[in-house]
Parts: sequence; C-alpha cells; structure tokens
Amino acid sequence: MADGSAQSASASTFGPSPILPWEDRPAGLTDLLWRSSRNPIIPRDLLPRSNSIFNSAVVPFEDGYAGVFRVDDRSRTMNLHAGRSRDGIAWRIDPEPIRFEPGDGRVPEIQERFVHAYDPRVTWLEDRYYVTWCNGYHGPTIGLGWTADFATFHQLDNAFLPFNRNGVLFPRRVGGSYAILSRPSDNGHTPFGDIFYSESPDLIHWGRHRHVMAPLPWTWASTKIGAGPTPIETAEGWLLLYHGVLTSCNGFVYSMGAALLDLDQPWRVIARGRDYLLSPQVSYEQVGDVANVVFPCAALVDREADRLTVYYGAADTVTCLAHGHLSEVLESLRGGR
Ligand code: BMA
Repeated sequence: MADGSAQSASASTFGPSPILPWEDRPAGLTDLLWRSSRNPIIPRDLLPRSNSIFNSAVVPFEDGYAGVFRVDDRSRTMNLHAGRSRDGIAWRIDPEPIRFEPGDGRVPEIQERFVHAYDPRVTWLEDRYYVTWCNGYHGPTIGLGWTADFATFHQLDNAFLPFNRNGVLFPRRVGGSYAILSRPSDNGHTPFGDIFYSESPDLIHWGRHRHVMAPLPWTWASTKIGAGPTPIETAEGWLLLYHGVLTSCNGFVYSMGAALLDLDQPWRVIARGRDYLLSPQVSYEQVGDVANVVFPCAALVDREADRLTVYYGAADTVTCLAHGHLSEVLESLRGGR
C-alpha cells in the first residue's frame, strides 16, 4: 500500500471500481461541501431494534462498499454492526452486533468487561481492514480490531488507557511505524480536547505521543476537536477532516473542518482551515437525539474524478453524505479559507 489508495474508489486493490456515491454541486452554491439530496441515507429505524444509526464508517469492498455502523438500540446500548452496500447509499446492516473474536490470548480480559462500543472508523492498512472505535473499559478508550471480510472480526488490545476517544489510524506506516490520532478526554461529555499523534511497532504498544492540534478560541472549534475519517494522503500532506465543537447557550455544536498534516511528521500542521466546511444547518442535523451535531467518520475519494464523499452522523440519530471536490478543499487550505 503505497499511497493511501485504500481511500480511492478507483483503487485496483478492490477489484472492479465501485461507483462513488456522488451528486454535483447544486447550481448557485459556492460552499466547498454540499449535502446529498438523499440525506439522511440511513434512517434511525433501519433495524427492528435500532434507536439510531449514525457516526459510522464506510470503505470500498469487493464490487461495492462495506462498513461498520454505530447502532444505538432501544435499550440505548451503543454497539457496532457490520453492513454491505452496492452503491454506498442503500445499506443492509446486520441486525446483530459484531462479535469480535479475541485476536490473542489476553484479549478476553478486556472483552469480559464489555460496556459499549461506538463511533467506529475503518482503515485499509497493508493487508486488512482495521476498525477503531470508542470502547468502554472503565471509561471510554480506543478499541482496535480487524477484519478481512466484514463477516469475522478480530479484536486486538485497547490502544490506550481511558479516557480517550476518536482514535483514527493512518492508512500506511509513517517512518516505519503504525500511526494513530486520538483525543484524550474524560469520562463524561468532555469540555476540552486536543488531537494527539502516537506510533507503534505492532499495533499493540503505543508511544512517542505528540501534540497535533488544539481547539481555537472564539471559533467553531473552540471547545474540543477530534479526528474524523482516516487521513487522506495527498502530494501536499495528509488531509485531515475533523470535528470541532463550540459551546453555545444551548450546549455543544459539532461542525466539520479540514487541516493538512505533514506527510512524514504528521504531528506538524501545515495548514488549518479557518472556516468550518459543514455545520448543523438543516433539520436532520439540528433536531434529533442530540441537537446540532455533524460528526464525520469516513471519506471516499475518487482521485481521477476529483471527488470526495464524506459520511457523517447527524444529530446522533441518522447517517448522511456530503460531497466536494478534493482539489477545492486543498486549495482552500492553501488560501487559509
Ligand atoms: C461525543 C460522542 C459522539 C457524539 C457527540 C455528540 O462525545 O459521544 O458519539 O456524536 O458526543 O453527542
């Protein structure tokens, strides 16, 4: 895996290229990202027992797409479910949660203490799809596992001590090491949070922690920030889409923005967008179980067609799509927009 091509719908690794879910920019709109007219693409009640399906991750798989979905059920347990789709828009999601096989003899020690699993990301890395998620183990921390087929899943050890959220793997080794972004947090709704970088020789032992980015006072990302989709490798750097939170009179407001990280030393920020790319402005983002949330967890790229499609959770209730042109997002970062 040389160039982040797992993120490319045209990557040969995946056999026949699936067609990237896409809609052209609506006439007259100048925004860098625009919403799918089919939003929300996954309703909250797709499964018989689902309360909500959101903050979920999608990758190209075989002749279509596969994903790991956050499903909160009607007991309000948060768990991960696998799903398949031909077109990335209409999904068949398994009604039963993923049951992870222990990846080694010590993993049952953490599996015994299962509390919940939520906010997955999926990353093609070397030879398999890795899943990271927020794993309840004496508080939230970063769970890690892998699958080859989206049918059998294997769990590795938690990457970090609690409390931590938003663990997002890079799609290749950096400087010879596996690399991950995460956001140390607390056991509640965390009124703070910076993005950190860590590396590992084996995906089990993580260290050399480096600070990447902090919230920016008096902006859309003034309270906390967290990595979103798997970073997208470009000639100019890693494109990081991330969520940023501000605290309003009515509580947290979650929006999405972009930054560019150095290819060889990704803890160094080359550029950071001033404005959000998407903020909660339509009813399905403003009204739901948690109001005013846009939470990106996956992105698909068709480099030849210069297309970027982002999967995001809306209002902690439904799953949505937004589209944009990769070149325009990169250009906006160059221009400080
Ligand atoms: C965060 C996580 C996300 C959620 C967000 C808004 O702490 O729990 O899953 O989307 O809060 O409620």
